[in-house]
Amino acid sequence: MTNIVILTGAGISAESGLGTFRAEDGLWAEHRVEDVATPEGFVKDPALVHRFYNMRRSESTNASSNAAHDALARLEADLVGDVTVVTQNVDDLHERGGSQSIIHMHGSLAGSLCAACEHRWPSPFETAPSDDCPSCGRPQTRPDIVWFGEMPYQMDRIFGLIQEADIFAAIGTSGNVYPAAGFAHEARRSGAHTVELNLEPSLVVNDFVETRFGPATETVPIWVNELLRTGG
Ligand code: BV8
Repeated sequence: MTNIVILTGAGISAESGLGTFRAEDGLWAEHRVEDVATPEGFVKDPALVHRFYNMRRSESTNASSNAAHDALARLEADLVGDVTVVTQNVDDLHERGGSQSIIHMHGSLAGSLCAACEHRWPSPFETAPSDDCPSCGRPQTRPDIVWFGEMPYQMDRIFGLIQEADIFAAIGTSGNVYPAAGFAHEARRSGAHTVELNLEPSLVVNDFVETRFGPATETVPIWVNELLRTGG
């Protein structure tokens, strides 16, 4: 019985055509983080923030899962043990790849949240500042996304899983953003085998005992096949 926790970032969705954040042509190259991914930015210009996430939702809807997402779903289905994907991504490509046990620690484009009463509901394809909350009726709709300075979701559950993990993997994440960037250190301290799968070394590559470099659609299926062959 092998417990595996897999942290994913924008890099696992890159080959599905979704932009990463910190590449030259990435999302942060076109939009200042402060303007579109902070509570202050939302208060200042909610229409801009809604437009930013409407664009992300449209791109995500038009994208497909890739061989990396699909391989993780196969691992969860076929491995004797528990496989949990903790994703920083707000797209639904892990769901579309077939994974079931997924934690969206930074929220999801699929959800809307009321900034006034904290009611949550499935997000329409397009949202606007004038959208009324279905519960309290106030026009305080925001994307159910965790912005900088906000607490990521399900942190207690994530730390519990990390403490029990036999293997902790990080796929396609640069190690820029905390607390996610600190997970590998925590996993290693708890005795897990840590492996980084990325195009290039992340900022926290030294927290991993194993590294596999290359595009996720190549490295992840190979890694998964080995795990299924050896039982993890
Ligand atoms: C919080 C949602 C506390 C929106 C995002 C400790 C130290 C320093 C700073 C902090 C700290 N603790 C908190 C902070 C502040 C801050 C932070 O970390 N700042 C950084 C920038 C210094 N953290 C926070 O604010 C977090 N909140 O800690 O709250 C708190 C306590 C009490 C009470 C209240 C609060 C919240 C962070 C969440 C922010 N939201 N996104 C959206 O998606 O629009 S973050 C955003 O960047 C993404 O969600 C993603 O999670 C994150 C990291 O990006 P990556 O996924 O890694 O993507 P990136 O482009 O950087 O890298 C891509 C990687 O893929 C690269 O390595 C590349 O090589 C690789 N790649 C590319 N192509 C491929 C590939 N790999 C494989 N195959 C390929 N084909």
